[in-house]
Amino acid sequence: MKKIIITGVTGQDGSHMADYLLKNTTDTIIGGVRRLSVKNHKNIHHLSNNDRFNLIDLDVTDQQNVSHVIRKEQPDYFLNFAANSFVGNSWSMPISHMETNSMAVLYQLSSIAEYCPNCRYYNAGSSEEFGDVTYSPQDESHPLRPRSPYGASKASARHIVKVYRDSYDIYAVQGWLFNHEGVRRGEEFVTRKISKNVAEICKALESRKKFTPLSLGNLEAKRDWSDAEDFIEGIWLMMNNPFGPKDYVLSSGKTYSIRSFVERCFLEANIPCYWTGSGLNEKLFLSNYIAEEHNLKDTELLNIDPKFYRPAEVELLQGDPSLAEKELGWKRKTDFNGLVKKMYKNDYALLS
Ligand code: G4F
Repeated sequence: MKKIIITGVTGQDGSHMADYLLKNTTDTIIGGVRRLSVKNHKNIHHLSNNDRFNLIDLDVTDQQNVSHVIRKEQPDYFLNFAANSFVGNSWSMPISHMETNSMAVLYQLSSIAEYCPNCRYYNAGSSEEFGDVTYSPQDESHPLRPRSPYGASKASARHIVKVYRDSYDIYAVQGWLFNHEGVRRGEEFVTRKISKNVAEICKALESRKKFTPLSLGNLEAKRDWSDAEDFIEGIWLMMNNPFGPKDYVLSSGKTYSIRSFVERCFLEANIPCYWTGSGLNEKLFLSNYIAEEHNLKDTELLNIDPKFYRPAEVELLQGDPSLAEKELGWKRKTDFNGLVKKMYKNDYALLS
């Protein structure tokens, strides 16, 4: 029976990883949590009576705390999902992004090197490190060209992970994870924002109530979206790789615009609609034949708000997962349409 520390265990990836390990191993899971005045344990509430799941106080930006935990617990695996993960916020909080996403990795690895060198280490890397991409699809050889303080913090962490792996022979890896979404996704990320708002609009239309249109920024950016639960399995394969510690791209290999996600989600909700205007004046309206039938003429479903644009955008992300598929035998279960459906249905059910 092994001991596994998961940081960021209350978030999307950390909580799915805890679920996965409790189901597929006999190991003990220690979730590291930061005390907040308002508890955010919704994603791990169902684990509160599980004997193999314990929580400890852990703030990844507190070097002393991190060092003490690693020395005391002597974990077999340390999986670091704690991060400032919202790219849009990283221009207003660049230092916090560097501290949480990069310096914290240095604290963890320096403590592992000193007190627990056999511990296997994972850090959550990102396709945002590729940034201003030079070719598609992006693979493990693509240069790091970040466009945001967030991307720069993850790229910096990648170098730290490699230096510790090469210098101290630590099993340390950082996957390049492309966008991964699902029912536990934070509501500020674009996919969840869309699925939640479309579900609310659908409910409002059904009950003939007023609603606020969905407001978005750049509709043309393209992302390679997958189901977060599929990625958890890929990460665990990376941590137990017969080829040794190596960084892999996890992605679907396909890319879709934000606009496509919007259209697919309204289709899933069975709300017929059409676009008008362009740029900042672009809007999505309820189709006339439905609008007239329900006395809802000129009903606006979506508009553009410049405040959701970023100072610098990653226009296109499309990953090449073939190395992970070949060497790790990694497979995905959910495709783009399946993901939109799952997220929309979950948000609709939450309103019932
Ligand atoms: O959902 P997003 O905020 O995710 P983003 O920036 O791609 O980052 C996510 O994926 C990364 C992996 O590539 C992770 F490393 C990172 O932690 C995070 O999980 O935005 C997606 C796209 C962007 O192009 C953004 O400009 O959607 C565009 N967008 C348009 N309107 C919007 C909105 N994004 C948000 N969050 N909100 C909007 O209203």
